[in-house]
Amino acid sequence: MGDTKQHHPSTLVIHAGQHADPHTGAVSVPIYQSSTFAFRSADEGAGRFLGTEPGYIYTRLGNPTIAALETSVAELERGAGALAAATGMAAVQTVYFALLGQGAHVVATDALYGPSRLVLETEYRRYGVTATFVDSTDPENVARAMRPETRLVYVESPANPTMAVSDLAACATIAHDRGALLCVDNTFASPLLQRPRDLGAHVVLHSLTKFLNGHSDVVGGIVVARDPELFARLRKVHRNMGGTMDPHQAWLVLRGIKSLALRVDRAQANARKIAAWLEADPRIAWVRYPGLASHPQHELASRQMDGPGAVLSFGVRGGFAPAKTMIESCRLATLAVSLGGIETLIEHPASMTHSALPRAEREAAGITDDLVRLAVGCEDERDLLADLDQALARAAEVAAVPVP
Ligand code: LCS
Repeated sequence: MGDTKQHHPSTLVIHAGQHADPHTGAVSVPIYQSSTFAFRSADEGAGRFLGTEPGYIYTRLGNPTIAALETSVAELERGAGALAAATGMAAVQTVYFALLGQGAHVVATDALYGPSRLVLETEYRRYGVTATFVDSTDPENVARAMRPETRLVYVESPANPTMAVSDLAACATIAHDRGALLCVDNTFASPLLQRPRDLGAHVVLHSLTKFLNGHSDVVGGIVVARDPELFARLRKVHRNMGGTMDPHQAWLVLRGIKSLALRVDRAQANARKIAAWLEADPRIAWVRYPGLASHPQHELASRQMDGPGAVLSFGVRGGFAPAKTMIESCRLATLAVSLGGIETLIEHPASMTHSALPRAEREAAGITDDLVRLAVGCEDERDLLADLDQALARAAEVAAVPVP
């Protein structure tokens, strides 16, 4: 409450966008479950449409509960404004649709969340938009792919599910120097661990379904723009294309955000322990976690992020068959897609979240058949380690190669 802009992120998550209700004093922002808002007079209605009168008109265009969520995330990401969307993909869609047009070119991370890549390769191609997918962990690859018609550099870091980390400041410079915009999908880090706007990003987006909501009970997305003009452009497209959020959904996410710092701290502490434990286990072929010294961008992640997060990927020795046995044998970690929830989830991207990508593209992006993704939650670390241990014991029984 009050002016929260000076506060630290773990205070902001509790107070940004939150204000006592002006009518009742309710401390929790009420759910304004109304599609439309009455005008006291025709002149007032006309004024609201013109923007000369404050107040709401119609929930697709704006709603007090949704506005509270948008203020919260805009402050967390230090942007000029935020737009809440029905899903993370609706947020991605708002960015692509607002910033791309006939003949435009995009340079994007190769290991993007499957549908974020797929819509560029299929739907946008139909409208004359082209995209080049590169390993953005090397900024040189981004620079080389830039063309005069490149309008957007689109980077996911850490990337889903390879945990590859890209240098956001370097990408911002490349985009800026060539007259393009940088959009960062910050879903895996959350605004608590990484603030791309401070590194030069023009747009930041999240699947709110993940860490920000944090309870695996809502889908949602949000787009944050650094500058007011860019925000106005995104807002116009977002409102007219119709992918806006529902007030009840917004309220649930606002409630989830209040515990973001507590959840991320705990899940990240668990993930650090699990990553180190897996790396020392002979049943595991490899582990990718930005917090491990063995991660190819460990130094960059340590500089760019305030912590390595709570998602990791690993390969089970012996390939897909033992990996499948392993994920099916977990009793505490739930076999489900998604991440960033309070409960630990485990999945197999090649056959699940990234299965729509052709095998060659998947493998070129590092999404190999043996890759298992673990989205670590807030359970007691001892229970999680015991669960993984017994599941790996099952996997070892079917491993093609003998366990040393
Ligand atoms: N961006 C990233 C990095 C994501 O991981 C996802 C969803 C999205 C955008 C899209 O958000 P949504 O529309 O689902 O809210 N990632 C998923 C995943 O890894 N498993 O299930 C969904």
